Amino acid sequence: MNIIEGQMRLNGNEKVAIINGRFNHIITDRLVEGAQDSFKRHGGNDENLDLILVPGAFEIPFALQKALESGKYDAICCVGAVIRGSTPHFDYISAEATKGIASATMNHSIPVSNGVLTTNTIEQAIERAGSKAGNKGAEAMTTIIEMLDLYAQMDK
Ligand code: INI
Repeated sequence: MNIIEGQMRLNGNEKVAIINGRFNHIITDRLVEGAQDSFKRHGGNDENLDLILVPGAFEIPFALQKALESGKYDAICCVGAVIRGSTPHFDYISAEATKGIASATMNHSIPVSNGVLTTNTIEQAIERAGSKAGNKGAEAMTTIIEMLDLYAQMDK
């Protein structure tokens, strides 16, 4: 059986964007740091890494669509933090961000990852932004790194 599986390796030429929703920036700045760190540790060239900032998670799919259409990137990593409050706003924003990222991605053939936190509490968000539960921004970057290598193998 031929197993086709992506490896965690970059050659330094990949042009990658991080799209970050600034809302809850205390959290999302940490996700960006994690994503950038993962990119560099896996062989990425920092000069080929763009950071695109949008107001909040709701705007991520729109910037993603634009970035995909630009054809400038080999892969895109989305990060943000939607934290539940006392109104249903959380449900709308988190659902739109998740659906929007998936549907924008479907029409293009480059790797895109969803590192948007959707948590019930600020504590859960802190845990996932570089403390007890790791860094979901780093994980989201690692995902596109693996998918980039997988796509390269599948194109051969
Ligand atoms: N945006 C977030 O990224 N996280 C949140 O927790 C959040 N809450 O809770 O309101 C949030 N709201 C802003 C939203 O993403 C849009 O920027 C805003 O609705 C304007 O379109």
